[in-house]
Amino acid sequence: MQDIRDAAALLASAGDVTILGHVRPDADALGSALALGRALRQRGARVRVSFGEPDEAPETLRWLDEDGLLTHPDALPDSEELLVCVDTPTPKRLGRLAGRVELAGAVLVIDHHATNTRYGTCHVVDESAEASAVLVFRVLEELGAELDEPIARGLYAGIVTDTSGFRRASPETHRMATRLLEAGADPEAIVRRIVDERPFAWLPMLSAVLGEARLEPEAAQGRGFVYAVVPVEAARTVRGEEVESVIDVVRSVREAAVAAVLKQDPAHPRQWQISLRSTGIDVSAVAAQFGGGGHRQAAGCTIAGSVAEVVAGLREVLERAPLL
Ligand SMILES: [Mn+2]
Repeated sequence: MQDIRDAAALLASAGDVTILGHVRPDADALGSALALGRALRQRGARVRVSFGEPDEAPETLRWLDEDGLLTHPDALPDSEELLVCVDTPTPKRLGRLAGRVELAGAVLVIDHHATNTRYGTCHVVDESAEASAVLVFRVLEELGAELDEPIARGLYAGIVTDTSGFRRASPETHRMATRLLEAGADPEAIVRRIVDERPFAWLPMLSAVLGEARLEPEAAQGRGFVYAVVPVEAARTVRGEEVESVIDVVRSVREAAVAAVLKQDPAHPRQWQISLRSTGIDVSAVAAQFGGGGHRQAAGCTIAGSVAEVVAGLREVLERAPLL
């Protein structure tokens, strides 16, 4: 609780705040950042929200920016008196904005990743929170901020996605969601626009990628490993959102406790962004072996090599990774 009070005190006295999410921000990073940003702006602070890459927010998340707070990295001030980093376990995950942590007067870190390195000057870091939005909710409550529909929309977007549709939400988080609905969040619209709705091009992309998926039942300490590869040619036909959605299909395979999607980096074809999901092995430990991180059941990292080399590397680390 003390960390929530410290964070609220820091935010209450701030006149100018930059809020950053991680690179390739998801609904939790952007929803949390924009909800916090709106609340601070309503208190009279100058607020901007940014992230290191890509240049524009995912199309499915732009409607969360009710106040036009999203700011391109090139338009940020030289340094900040207060920098808030949301849903970002390490400065490295800020991408090109990582250097701002050193330059800022104070750095508030609000995050729920197990791999958070506590790189700020004030921390609301709680691995047991299902989403960073849960922590932002508590900070806003401490601040006495009024929940309105745009704030509730952003927080609900973060919670509903990070809990996979409330499958991993505590009773307390369900109670929080009740308050968000009462404040005007529209769950049907939020889930449709962020999770369910896809362009038609999604279907042929999925078909090509899933048709080449591989199952290795003996891998991952006999618990099973399934993976799919998204080469740049397949990714080029769709938005980033559709590429990110592949893991949600692959992870549903019953014969595998661990699922991975290898996404080829368009700028560096021998580099692969790896999404990992698991029901039986701590994949944050697996990702950490490759310089990445995340949660025990959902993590990511970048690995260089051919597909065969990357898969062999993952398979080897999975053989000795801690079980859940
Ligand atoms: Mn999150």
